[in-house]
Amino acid sequence: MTDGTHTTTNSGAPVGSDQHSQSVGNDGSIALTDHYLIEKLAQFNRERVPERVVHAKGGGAFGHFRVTGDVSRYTRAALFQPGVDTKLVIRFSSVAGEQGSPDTWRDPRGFAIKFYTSEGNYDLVGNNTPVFFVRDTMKFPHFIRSQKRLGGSGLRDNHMQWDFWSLNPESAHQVTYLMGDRGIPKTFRHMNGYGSHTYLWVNAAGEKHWVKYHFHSDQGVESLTGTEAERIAGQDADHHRRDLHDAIEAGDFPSWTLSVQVMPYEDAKTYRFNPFDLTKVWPHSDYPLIKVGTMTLNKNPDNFFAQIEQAAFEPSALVPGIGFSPDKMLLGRAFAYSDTHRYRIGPNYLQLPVNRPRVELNTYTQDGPMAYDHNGNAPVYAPNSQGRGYADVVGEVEDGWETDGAMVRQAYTLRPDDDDFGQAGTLVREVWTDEQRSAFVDTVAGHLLGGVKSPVLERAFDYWKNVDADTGKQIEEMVRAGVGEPNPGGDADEAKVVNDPIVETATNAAH
Ligand code: HDE
Repeated sequence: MTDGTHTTTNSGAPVGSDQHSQSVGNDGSIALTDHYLIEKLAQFNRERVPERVVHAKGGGAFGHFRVTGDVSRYTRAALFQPGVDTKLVIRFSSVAGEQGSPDTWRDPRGFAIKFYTSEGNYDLVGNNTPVFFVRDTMKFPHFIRSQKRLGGSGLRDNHMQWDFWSLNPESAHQVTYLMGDRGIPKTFRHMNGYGSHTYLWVNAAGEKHWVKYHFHSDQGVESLTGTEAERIAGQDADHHRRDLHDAIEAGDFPSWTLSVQVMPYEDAKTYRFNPFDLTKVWPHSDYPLIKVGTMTLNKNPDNFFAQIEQAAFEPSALVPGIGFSPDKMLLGRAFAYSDTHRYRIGPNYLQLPVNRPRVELNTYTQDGPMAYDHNGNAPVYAPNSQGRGYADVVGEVEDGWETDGAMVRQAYTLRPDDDDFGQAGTLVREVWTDEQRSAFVDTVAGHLLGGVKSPVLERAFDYWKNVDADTGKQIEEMVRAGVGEPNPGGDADEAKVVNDPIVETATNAAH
């Protein structure tokens, strides 16, 4: 490194010019021996890593999480013990759009946190909705492709989206959410975050509980209507990224209150619906919120690529006292994320500063592309007789659960209240106001008018009638009459900002 007054090559030698390549005479051919020019062009060609296959567009920041409550009777995880303060990085994102896509397209938003805990990284990779579109990992790539682009034209296509949704009625709860008021957050700061899945917590005595995480925005929940979102998409595609950056830069640090719903381990066996089904919320009346602490974001990245683009979140990064649950989505995610990081960033992605655990490691992983960490001359195998520690626990897995049965390909066993449409219907009928319901009808009708054809259209009408007979009929009538604005991108409602911080609590309380 120099004093900054002149450029060096990547290997440190001073370079001749950033303006002129070497040439044979003023007007002659440029020279292959101009190493600096070649280095510059070659490095430039390699500046990008593949964008995330989903959640490509986003923004992020650093901050910390401070425990203000006491949930030590539910988990022994160090980061959730009273008074503990843990540094973290967070990345917010949209899902279907590519790197340059507008931040304000109607879409769920990612809410991915990496806690640098004293027991290693804990990654909670959630969304701004408490539910999801499908309940089996096997469906995920199909679902995502249906939301992205047609193979031939490379265009996004409402018909394809509704084809998938209407053939997969389990999507109803999430699609209702998406087409409702909360479909387009005003900013990243004005949305809630959810772990969405059910996780297992284990306390110091080995007792187990099932939990769901809720991060409630202390800024309040505010949303954009489709019309307003479209206007912003044209004016500033980076609206959400910019808002987060500017707020933190101005010292207006956003924060969220984390609460958990806790279900006694045994309850899950007999609860009236499958508590591991990701298309369902747990009613707050059955499992009320218990406050855990506050997350505050107070530092912008110094370098977006190094700290946000290369940030690698993975639900498999768990710490003692926290485990998975038998949710077929969560278990698929346990594989998918580290796999995508090895491809997208490289097998040693955890050695990068943003991903590196803030604890001393003793891993037998070694070498590979861009390897930097090493263990010197320590034994490279375990067990060994030279004193290098290794793991050797046998017996029941602390964060596991008991299960039984033949290997099958089957949906979850149905329980009395397991259905696809019930919770979506409650959201429409019991939680929303008349105004919210009618905006929802406009949004769905506009979406359907944007190129959805028979027989998918009729299936979509049935889908909505199954959610709620009345609103389903209204949607059908609007579309058949051609009322509303056809919109291949999604919306046809009036410009207004919705400010409704209590919808989520009400949603759940209503069940
Ligand atoms: Fe993801 N998801 N996902 N997802 N997801 C990715 O990982 C995947 C799911 C979520 O800011 C990918 O690093 C599968 C649910 C967020 O970097 C990929 C399944 C929830 C982010 C992947 C799901 C999420 C991702 C793409 C079905 C909310 C962005 C790039 C079982 C609870 C994280 C990457 C960031 C990213 C796979 C479903 C949230 C491909 C297989 C449900 C917030 O690995």
